[in-house]
Amino acid sequence: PSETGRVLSIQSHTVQGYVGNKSAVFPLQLLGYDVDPINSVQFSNHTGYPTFKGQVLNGQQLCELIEGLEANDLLYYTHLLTGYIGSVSFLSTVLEVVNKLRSINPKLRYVCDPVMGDEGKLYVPPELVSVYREKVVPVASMLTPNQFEAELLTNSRIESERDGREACNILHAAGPSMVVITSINIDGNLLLIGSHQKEQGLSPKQFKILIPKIPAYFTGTGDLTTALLLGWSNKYPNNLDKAAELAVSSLQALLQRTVNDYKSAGHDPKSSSLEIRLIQSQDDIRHPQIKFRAERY
Ligand code: ATP
Ligand code: PLP
Ligand code: PXL
Repeated sequence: PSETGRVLSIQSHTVQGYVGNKSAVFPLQLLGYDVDPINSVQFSNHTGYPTFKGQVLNGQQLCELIEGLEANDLLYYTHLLTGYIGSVSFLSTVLEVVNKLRSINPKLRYVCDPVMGDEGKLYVPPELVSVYREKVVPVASMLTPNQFEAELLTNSRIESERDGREACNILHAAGPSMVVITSINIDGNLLLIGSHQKEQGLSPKQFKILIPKIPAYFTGTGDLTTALLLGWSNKYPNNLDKAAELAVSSLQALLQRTVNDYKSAGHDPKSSSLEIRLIQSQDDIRHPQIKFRAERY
């Protein structure tokens, strides 16, 4: 594997539990990256709990942090990583950050998880959808939507593998050379579809990984998935399928551990959203055993 990099990660912080930066920073550090987190919110816990309290960073405050870094010549990054973003003004500022970082490092890769919703439900303001579609997708290097998000971004329905691959093609034409649809629900199982288009105009290399669905609901797994895909795809830049095998294998080992721990403690893993066992899974992150194989199309 080749060198690592410096990642600016703009995501949520939760005091307790693992979503956003709490779910992305530690694994990237374990894979050898320098990670500089900007916390887009600081909440007591994730929003799936009965209640939460905390603060939200606005676009102006994000600008100030970037200005401080710039004033000290500290804005050289190899990667920008973003996840859940709650407002148009914050997302617009992120777009300015992309431009700024690329003016300093033209090779900066922007890894974007276009978090908008899941299973047909939006959990961001609807105005964000067109901003992602028209402004963010064109500047992203790697995009990691789920099924619903890929549908929103391509104005299409995804009901089959074929539809998933076609959505990747549409997204490539709009910008990103790497697209990973992190989960498509098909026959009670999950399918990850990956697509790497080396140059505009060339047909992309596509693959799938079949993931048996664990009967439990997790939070923070999407954020962890994108972080692992950034980490491994940078080490294997011409091998997105291998990067995805490593990412999925780490993640599934972690999810199994999470379910087992909850069961040993006498909890029913189906009764509520589970906090992932991130720290306990550090060996699975550093040295994943590949148990989930990519199938090339
Ligand atoms: P985002 O909303 O952040 O774009 P997402 O909705 O795809 O992403 P998740 O649904 O959390 O995020 O899925 C991310 C990955 O987590 C999937 O690729 C899958 O490997 C794994 N995963 C999540 N839930 C399960 C589950 N119940 N069983 C097995 N794997 C799961
Ligand atoms: N539920 C809510 C309210 C969210 O805001 C988010 C992501 O931002 C999620 C669920 C999804 O979390 P995940 O990263 O596990 O897909
Ligand atoms: O995992 C996505 C996420 C990000 N940020 C906050 C959240 C969640 C999921 O619940 O609550 C604040």
